[in-house]
Amino acid sequence: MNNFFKINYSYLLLFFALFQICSSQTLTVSLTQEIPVNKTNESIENFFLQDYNEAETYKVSLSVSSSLSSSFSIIVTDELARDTGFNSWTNITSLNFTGSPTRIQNGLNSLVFNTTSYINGIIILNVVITKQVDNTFYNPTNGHIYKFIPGQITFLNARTAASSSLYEGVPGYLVTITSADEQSFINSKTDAKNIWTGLSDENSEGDWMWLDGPEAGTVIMTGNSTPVEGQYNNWATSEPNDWNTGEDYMVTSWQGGSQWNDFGPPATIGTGDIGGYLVEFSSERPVHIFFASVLLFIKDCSSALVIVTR
Ligand SMILES: [Ca+2]
Ligand SMILES: [Ca+2]
Repeated sequence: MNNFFKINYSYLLLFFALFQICSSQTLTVSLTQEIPVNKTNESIENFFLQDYNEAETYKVSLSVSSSLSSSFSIIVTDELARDTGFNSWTNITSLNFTGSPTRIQNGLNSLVFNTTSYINGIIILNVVITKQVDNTFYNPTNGHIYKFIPGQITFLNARTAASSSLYEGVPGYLVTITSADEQSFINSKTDAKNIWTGLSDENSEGDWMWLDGPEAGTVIMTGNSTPVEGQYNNWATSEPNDWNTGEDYMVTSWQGGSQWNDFGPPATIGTGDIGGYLVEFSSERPVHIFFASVLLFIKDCSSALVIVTR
């Protein structure tokens, strides 16, 4: 723990870091606020959005990364819209919503926090603002952007299109679903069924491997039956079954459910049953454009919360 935190040991510290990526837009909060610990609905005010285009729609992602039982609410929601899959404005730990800069600023300034009595802990409130692009979704858990493209398409065409997609200059790839969290996020974004992903056993029957993206070459199942230890698998009952003359490509949301099936060639072309494909964007640098982290640092004897900007 560095000296900065030691000096302020009797406080909850809300530490604000600001990053600007490829733009002049900024998001700031006020220098200092004091809020008691173990309180409900304590406000965090004076968020200020500067140099955003009022004619554009932006997406805000708020998420609390902590094992502590802290949550927040947005009170002023005029002309703001929650993203698909986010069902409440209150007592939540993550939220994506869209609106104009002015409406977003009003919403952020109505943010209230439920603090915790937990001592010697850290809470991070991540604030991410991106331009709103239709059918794109920001996943606050891993910082990746997803784009769903509906329609009937072959696997090969979907893979080619995904690999040539760009978001803010970052190349895309057919989605890799590597955790239950990521699967849950994807499932909440679309009602479409049978969505192409980047998992295939075209190179070696029964050995399922992510084709593209950061996990390219990673085998997650062998012999159509044995999950590789530590790798996420989410097959529907009796799948993969390499049906008929063979199925070498995985679809998620099989028949509108939440799980996977091996599908498509060589047994069928499959397009008539396909609901679309999902592109994922990630990089070492965040693919979003403006973000800030608010770090809530808790020590015992706490009596106040301080926001520090720099
Ligand atoms: Ca992924
Ligand atoms: Ca199958």
